[in-house]
Amino acid sequence: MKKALITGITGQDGSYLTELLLAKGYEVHGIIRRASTFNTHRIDHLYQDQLEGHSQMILHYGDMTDSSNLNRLIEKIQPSEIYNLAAQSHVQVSFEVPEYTAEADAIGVLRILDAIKETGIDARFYQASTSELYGQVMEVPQTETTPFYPRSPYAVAKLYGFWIVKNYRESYGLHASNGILFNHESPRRGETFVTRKITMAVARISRGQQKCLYMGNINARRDWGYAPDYVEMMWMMLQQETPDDYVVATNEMHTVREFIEKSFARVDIEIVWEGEEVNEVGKNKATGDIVVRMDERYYRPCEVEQLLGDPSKAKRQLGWEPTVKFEELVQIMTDGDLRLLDDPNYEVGF
Ligand code: NDP
Ligand code: GDR
Repeated sequence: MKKALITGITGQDGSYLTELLLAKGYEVHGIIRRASTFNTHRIDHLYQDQLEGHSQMILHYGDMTDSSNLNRLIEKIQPSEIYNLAAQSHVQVSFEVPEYTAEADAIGVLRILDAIKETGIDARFYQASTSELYGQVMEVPQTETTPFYPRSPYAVAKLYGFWIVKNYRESYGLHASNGILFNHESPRRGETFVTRKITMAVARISRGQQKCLYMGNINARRDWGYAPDYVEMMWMMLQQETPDDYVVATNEMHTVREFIEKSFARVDIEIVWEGEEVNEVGKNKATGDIVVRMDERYYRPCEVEQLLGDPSKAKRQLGWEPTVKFEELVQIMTDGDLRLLDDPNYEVGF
């Protein structure tokens, strides 16, 4: 039986990847952080399966900032594949906790690579790199050869992660790969990321439980894909003989504004925009109510205005293609949040 270790198993991607690997017959080990409240809601259904004897998921306490813990776990588990998904993953928050973000997202990667090297275990390594590396884009669309220009402490930390993976691959022959993943979303997306923030607000507004959605830069453009498609590519990257780096994206770019409009359209609300910049508002065309307002708190000190990825290499070398694009993604997420409000027993995305 193959053994995988996933850091960040409680996150959006960690939960989908765990499902994928369990379905493939892996024994899956995951690192979780101790918290004062439960933080395993995305994988609780898998834990339940285990109690009933159906699955092989084993959780361990740990943290990306604790080398001795990571060394001990890797030595004890002896995984054949390690997926490093753990990170302080919120770009705006990284401006407020830059040092911690560097500890977890940059040095954390080094800690794991070094543990693999020092223990000498035969483990393949996946690093959750990001389109945020491109930041102020130098070329459209972005490919594996587009130069990086990170625009946040998060992206700068991830830049270190990217290069230390490449360096350990070239220096010590480690089977280590970077997935340069563009934004990917799902009904399990964290509630402070823009897509989920929008779909939750739209669901609540349509049910009369919220009046207004407060937004930052709605003119930002992103290449949004579907998280279950993207975790499949993480696995594919570790099945190839030679490690490599890949862009994973849909090659479609849309504004945050379009995401808002499409999500409201799903509940039959047409938005009309009035005013400019921070004074702009979105009104419900039928009632005249203001349902979207700008709020300075959500603007970033430095913004990534646009990202568009070209996943040709992933298709050419590994046969990967996205199955869900923008329109369907907005539908899946909006419907997921409507269902969550209407059915208290509904478990997101299961
Ligand atoms: P989430 O924010 O949903 O999950 C992050 C995970 O990392 C959680 O399990 C979290 O634990 C864990 N974590 C955070 N800090 C630490 C730490 N110090 N030690 C141990 N675990 C920690 O992220 P996603 O699932 O969306 O993303 C997965 C990875 O992919 C991240 O590295 C992210 O930066 C990267 N990425 C994501 C993209 C996306 O669009 N989703 C695109 C490109 C890259 P807890 O639950 O306790 O908070
Ligand atoms: P991003 O995702 O920064 O691309 O990082 P996020 O959804 O946070 O922002 C996308 C864009 O929307 C704009 N925006 C807002 N964002 C949030 N969160 N809240 C708002 O109210 C709001 N209003 C406008 C942002 O300014 C931005 O331009 C995500 C994370 O998952 C990273 O970990 C990952 O590496 C990248 O995607 C690829």
